[in-house]
Amino acid sequence: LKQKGCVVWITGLSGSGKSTLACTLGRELHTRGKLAYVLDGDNLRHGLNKDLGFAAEDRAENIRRVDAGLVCIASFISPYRRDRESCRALLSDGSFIEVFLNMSLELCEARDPKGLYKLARAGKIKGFTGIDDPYEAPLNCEIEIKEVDGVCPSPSDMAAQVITYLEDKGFL
Ligand code: GGZ
Repeated sequence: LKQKGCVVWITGLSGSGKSTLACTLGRELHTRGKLAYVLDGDNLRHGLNKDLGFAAEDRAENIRRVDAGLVCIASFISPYRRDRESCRALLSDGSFIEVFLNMSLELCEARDPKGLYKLARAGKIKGFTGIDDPYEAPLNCEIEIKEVDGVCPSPSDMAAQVITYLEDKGFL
């Protein structure tokens, strides 16, 4: 039976664990012999989209250029609801799976893996999501992953939640 294609769209603040989840999920799917391809904002911005900045138009263009593969894991802050909805609209019903990493700004900022929040607080990066640029939380995402008592679930726990959903919906 041919695999049904889908897009797993991971959205959340910088430092919420999007890239780690994308990578863990990609590996898990490969282990199961499923085709998966990871598109990640941080990687794409060094290549294909290196001409783009973080102004609203540039962020919109960044998301527009991301095309849907067979099973595509997309990991972008994608802070604007409108841009995520236009990607959803490109796909057939049920095959756009929005995964919201609902980690608090406090937690993401405490992690600050690249020191970007610190720079943003110091005014050295302008328009940083969560600091001086908005993050519009999804209103009806397919999967929401939350911190528990201020702690982020492990990457494998997060990936397991997504895998279970994909199995239930017949994508695996
Ligand atoms: C947000 C920024 C910014 C600003 C640079 N705002 O967490 P990271 O560091 O490693 O990955 C983030 C990446 C954002 O790329 P995306 O393609 O995911 O963004 S969007 O969907 O909004 O187009 C972050 C870093 O680049 N970064 N400046 N101003 N994040």
